[in-house]
Amino acid sequence: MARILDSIDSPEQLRTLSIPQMEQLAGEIRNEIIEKVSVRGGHLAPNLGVVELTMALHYIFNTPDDLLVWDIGHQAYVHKLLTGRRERFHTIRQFGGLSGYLRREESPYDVFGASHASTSISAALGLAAARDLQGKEQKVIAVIGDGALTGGMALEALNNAGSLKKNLVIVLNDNEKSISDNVGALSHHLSQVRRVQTSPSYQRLREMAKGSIERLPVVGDRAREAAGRAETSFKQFMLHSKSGVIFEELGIKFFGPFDGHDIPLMLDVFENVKKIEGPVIVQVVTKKGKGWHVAEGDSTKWHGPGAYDYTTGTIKKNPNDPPTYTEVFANTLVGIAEKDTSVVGVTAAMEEGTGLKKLHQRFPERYFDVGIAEQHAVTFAGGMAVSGLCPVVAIYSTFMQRAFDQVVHDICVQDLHVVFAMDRAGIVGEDGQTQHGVFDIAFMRMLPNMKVMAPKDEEELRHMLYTAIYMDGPVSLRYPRGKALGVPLSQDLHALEVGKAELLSPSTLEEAQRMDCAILAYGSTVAQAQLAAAELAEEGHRVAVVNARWAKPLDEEMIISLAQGTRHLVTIEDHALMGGFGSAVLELLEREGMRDIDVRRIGLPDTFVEHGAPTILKELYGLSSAHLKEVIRDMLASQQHTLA
Ligand SMILES: Cc1ncc(C[n+]2csc(CCOP(=O)(O)OP(=O)(O)O)c2C)c(N)n1
Repeated sequence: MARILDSIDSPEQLRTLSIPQMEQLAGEIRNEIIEKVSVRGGHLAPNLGVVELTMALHYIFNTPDDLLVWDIGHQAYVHKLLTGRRERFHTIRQFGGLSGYLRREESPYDVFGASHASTSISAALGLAAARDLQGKEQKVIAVIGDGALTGGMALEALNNAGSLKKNLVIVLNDNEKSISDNVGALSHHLSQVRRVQTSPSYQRLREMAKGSIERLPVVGDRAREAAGRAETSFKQFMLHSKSGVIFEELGIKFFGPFDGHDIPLMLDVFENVKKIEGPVIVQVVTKKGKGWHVAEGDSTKWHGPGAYDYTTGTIKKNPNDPPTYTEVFANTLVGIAEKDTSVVGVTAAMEEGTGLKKLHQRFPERYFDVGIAEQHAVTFAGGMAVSGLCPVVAIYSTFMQRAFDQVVHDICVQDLHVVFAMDRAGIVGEDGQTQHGVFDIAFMRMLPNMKVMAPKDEEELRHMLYTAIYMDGPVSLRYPRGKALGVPLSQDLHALEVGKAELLSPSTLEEAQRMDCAILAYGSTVAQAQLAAAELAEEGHRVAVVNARWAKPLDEEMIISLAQGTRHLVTIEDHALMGGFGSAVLELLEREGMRDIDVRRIGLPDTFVEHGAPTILKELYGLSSAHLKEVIRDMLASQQHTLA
């Protein structure tokens, strides 16, 4: 049978469908997503949960003239399928293919780019304010999850929306989940609102819901019909309790909860809601992973799986793979916390991703998930540091960006001992532009009191974590996404000397000074540097290799000695060139008046790195050992040229 999906190239075509056709389409969309995402992995459960919701929004609102703003955008695959990107959908998250999030340049339907949480209400409110100033007729709709609603920005935006009184529809996609279980008092509040539906005082509820429907300016036939249905379906209806729902107190009308998988109901709700003046929140209850039992059963595991077999529902994993950096970090942290009760862990809704779940399970009282609230996480850690605890804030490099002022103002100015364990540092791959962690060396390095380090492998990561926990002041430690190198792990931990690099080859500094050049490699690039040096040796080039370990304080003594001896330095880092480790080396040489040293820096250019497999991206941006060799050959050739 021909698929309806194959005839949908825009929401206009969707709007011609009947309810049974839309129901069939919902099933086809789910199958398409389950199958296509299985190839490279991606955000599965969030998308399966919003199929009917997305269809209803595009059906009722006149997109793209009406402006639909998604929060994070990890749940926008259905939106992509319905807005002219169906044929390219199989390329999602691949180099040159569709983005896994929202991008304005990808489609006029992607009104506002996203991937970091909690931005949708702010952006939508801005669009609504501009619309009114420009005298346009448009609906503006923000779709935000209950997880993203825990972010400070979302709350700041609600505060503003409640007073600006612009016409704005906020759809709260409430599936009770962030990546893991949602946390916090607001989440508790929402679950109270939901729970009333199933309370014993059903008669009271029925009355309230009836009143709630009547409150809507237009009651659709489908809603009225459904209102007369049996008790169970009636429970799916809107419950509106003016007092007690926090948003009403902020001046934002609140409707819900509604069953987000009931297409006729969704259509009626949005048809009604779009006529309401002022800001409105509609609580739509959905099930993450809906329609595929494996994903419904464990939506955390299926939030963003890697490649999987969709016929069996198993995630592909090679049992012989080395552990990930995250796993090594988490195990080491728990080991240290076993012996030291002052160590506590803080995460902003990323207990799975950062590995803090291990600490959560072992020491629940010393584990804090603060919600998607990186700014708060940092200052909260600051408070604990003042009281003598040692907080380890486990956070992705990209999300650390959110909390920059907190790091400056609350931590560094007061020289507080907080450890920032920054996972997913460097190129992260398929998640692309907004998720690469390529700015942290720069924004951490420039801050007074901050120390900045990165390990060459997972064994060094363990000692660096230990070092960070037992030193003073703020420390940032970055390590990459994914599989570690598989090196043996020692039993004991020891502190590394602060600001001391490791000369990997040759064995003494005197010998190293007599080499043709020295590579100063930072963090995960050390392995490429060693490979390049070994291969260049076969061509007769003598290249020293240094594992820099610290971007701040730099091992000034070693760098100056090598510069004086070899007069040729190459720096390499998985980070933006501007302000990174190589810049620190240049600054040192400039300060020392060593302007005649030939320095070549390898790192990322002044552009946002695209999405794609890390190997492709590293090749493209020159982070491969092949490119490193080319740079060194060129440098040494130009030296001979000068000498001749
Ligand atoms: C600032 C920020 N911190 C962390 C994340 C990582 N993250 C991606 S999706 C997600 C959960 C979002 O939950 P919710 O908004 O409820 O959407 P759902 O996945 O449940 O549909 C988190 C924490 C992020 N995208 N942005």
